[in-house]
Amino acid sequence: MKQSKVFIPTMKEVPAGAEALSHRLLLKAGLIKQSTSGIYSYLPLAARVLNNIEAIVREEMERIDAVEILMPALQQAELWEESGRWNAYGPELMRLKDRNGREFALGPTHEEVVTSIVRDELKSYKQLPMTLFQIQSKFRDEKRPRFGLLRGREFIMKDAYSFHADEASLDESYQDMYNAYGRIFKRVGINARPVVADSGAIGGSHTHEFMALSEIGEDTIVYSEQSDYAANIEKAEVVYQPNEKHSELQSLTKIETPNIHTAQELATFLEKPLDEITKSMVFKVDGEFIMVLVRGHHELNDIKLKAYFETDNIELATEDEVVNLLGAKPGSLGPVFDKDIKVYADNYIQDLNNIVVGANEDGYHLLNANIGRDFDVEAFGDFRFILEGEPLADGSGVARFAEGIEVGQVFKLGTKYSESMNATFLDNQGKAQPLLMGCYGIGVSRTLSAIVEQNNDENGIIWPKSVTPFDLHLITINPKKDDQRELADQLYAQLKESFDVLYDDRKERAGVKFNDADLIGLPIRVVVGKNASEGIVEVKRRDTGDSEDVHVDDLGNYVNELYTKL
Ligand code: 9G3
Repeated sequence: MKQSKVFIPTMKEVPAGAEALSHRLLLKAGLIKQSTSGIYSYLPLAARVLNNIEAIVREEMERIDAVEILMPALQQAELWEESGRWNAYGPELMRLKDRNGREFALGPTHEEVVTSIVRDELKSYKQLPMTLFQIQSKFRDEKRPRFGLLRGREFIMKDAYSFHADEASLDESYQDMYNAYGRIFKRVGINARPVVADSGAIGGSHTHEFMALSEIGEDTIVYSEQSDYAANIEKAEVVYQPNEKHSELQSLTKIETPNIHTAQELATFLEKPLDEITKSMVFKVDGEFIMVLVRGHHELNDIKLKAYFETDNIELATEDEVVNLLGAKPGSLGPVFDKDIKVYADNYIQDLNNIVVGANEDGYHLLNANIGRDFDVEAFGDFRFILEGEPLADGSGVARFAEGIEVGQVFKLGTKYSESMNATFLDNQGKAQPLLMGCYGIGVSRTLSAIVEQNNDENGIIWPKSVTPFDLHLITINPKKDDQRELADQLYAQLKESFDVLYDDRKERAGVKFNDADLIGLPIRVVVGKNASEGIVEVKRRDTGDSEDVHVDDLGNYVNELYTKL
């Protein structure tokens, strides 16, 4: 296509607040345009890349016998009431009413819809297993949309759902999908790593996330250098290795701690190491208040709390709730009280004697609180994030950290939806059984961002040829010169027979064109300049920057060969 006809609004300066590199590059290279917070238009170049990514996804889905469908984005509330998720989700679920006052959601995912289709239409074990997929826009009203396409409120997802008569069949489809995802991310040019993850509110038992390694990572990956252990930090288990307690028990003492609110402030004030301080937090678990203790240098992991209590309904108590309950604000809370509030403590609290805790009185703490003597612990457990360097659960070595962006996820769902929504099949004895399910997602628009996040240099994007919006960038340095324009026109006609060519025919300064070309990042650039009259053009690779002068008679072969090598 002629660049004068394509809409590529490149920018000199990106708006402040675009933190992620991919966000800045996508804006700068004119691929996306923000419509409103967390909502974007995909301009011509981005639309072409999305099409390329989607084509690769479709090929890999076909290879594993997954079949494409397209479900409605508007989903009636009744379906979500059946699964129990209409009330389980809060404002993240975008709700609306039709003219008759019937309630709907803009689909954030499609477990309910697909289960309702299959429940009505699939009858016999003979139709199983079956995997359906779609590529569609999803809607989630994120609290903090950011990083451009990485955390938007409307985004494109490839979601797939598989249905099975038995576990072995589910395991097989899960593995097929896992392998397909590995191939997809490799093909689109992303370095992604599968990691064990927490299955969370969605239920089910087993899940992997595919993480594109990236510095801005929304997620932290915990991995081993000695084994293939890799887990999301939300999930990575902390091994408890007890340490001897040395000091004699001392008597409980209340002290004034004016204007001390954090564990670090308290440690400094008391001249004690941070790991000898404890943090006490109050949570509301399914409506009931509990207190959780972790040590000062540890960070509480609410995902592990949710897994421990087997509920998604856990929230940190508000300041008002805490004041009502214990008579003090967060910052002065502790487990020494005469109240019917159960106390849970991270395993590593067991290593401490003479613990420093809040006194449940603003501005006061207690020294020398001891478990069993001054307060009871209902249960100890793994309630915190692992630290880098701590031993890994597989025994292979110590935890290493890397940052990543989640681009895909595979789940074994089991019968969560088929049971609540009554989706059964008749087994070979003619008996009705709940369907076993798996669900699988790829963030397609996120993948676009992740590709850019991993493929760039200081001058712009470097597209992998598998997804590039065009293969070649043909540029005339000065289209006002007849010899240059005529040769370029002729090469355009010739090259577009075998390649997708973006022909920069614009009457802009050479500097502007080269800057734009670097920014847009097509794999090969063909420049028609001052040697046009001798039939010589320059061919340059975007990735290495290597360039060579080539005679037009050899250009077809040269470019073909170079392109295959990329
Ligand atoms: C909601 C809202 C947000 C959500 C969900 C539901 C995440 C929700 C999990 C999934 C799991 C899988 C199919 C493809 C693979 C992933 N955020 N999840 O269920 F109502 Cl508001 O979407 N879905």
